[in-house]
Amino acid sequence: MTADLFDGLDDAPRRQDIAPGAALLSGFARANERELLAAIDAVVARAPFRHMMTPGGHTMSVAMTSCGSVGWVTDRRGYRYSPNDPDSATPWPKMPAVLRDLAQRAAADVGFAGFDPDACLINRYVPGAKMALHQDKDEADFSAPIVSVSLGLPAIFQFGGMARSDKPRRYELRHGDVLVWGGPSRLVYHGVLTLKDGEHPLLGRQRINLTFRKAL
Ligand code: MD3
Ligand code: FE
Repeated sequence: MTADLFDGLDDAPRRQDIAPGAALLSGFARANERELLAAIDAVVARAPFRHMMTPGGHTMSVAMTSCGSVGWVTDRRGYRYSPNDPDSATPWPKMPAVLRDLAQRAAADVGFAGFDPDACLINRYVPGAKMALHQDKDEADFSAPIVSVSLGLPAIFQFGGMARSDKPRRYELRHGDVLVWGGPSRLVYHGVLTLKDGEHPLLGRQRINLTFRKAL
């Protein structure tokens, strides 16, 4: 790691365009981090994190839950959006307004005014967890962007191309960073490298990622 000009100036939010339709809003979610974390805690109290199984029979290292009118689930039957929490057969918790508002502000900043997410997936990484390169293509309407919010420990995000074999670029995602992916970038392959150990002042030894989607 080399020192850079921004060392010590990490608190200033800034925007980096990383591909057509894709932008990184560094620190965008920091201003109301405590409110966001309280809203996530309330969701998790009703719909706990669980390690889902892929259709191939592998248990995911990332633990997941959802809020909104639908949530993403995977099991031996396959992947899908479901209105119910499969563990409790009850509806997913409502999407807290503070979360929805953050996603809408970020999307509007990048040119996606009117983004109206119906699902918020909540991923929890502990050290050692990772997410392999994949495309997000279970949503009905690819004209809507995906907005992602990173909280807690930093992670290395991989941003590839339209083919799995395209060599990915790497970006570090830190606490409070928000990514917006739309337009030509909506279907690119992406993933998260194995989370390194560390201790975050608010979240301890974990990283939480929110992804807001228009699923139906
Ligand atoms: C680029 N989550 O939940 S978020 C996922 O950090 C997922 O937990 C990662 O990939 C995480 O599906 C990455 C950033 C992200 C999300 C969706 C994208 C980037 C994307 C969709 C298309 C292109
Ligand atoms: Fe994804």
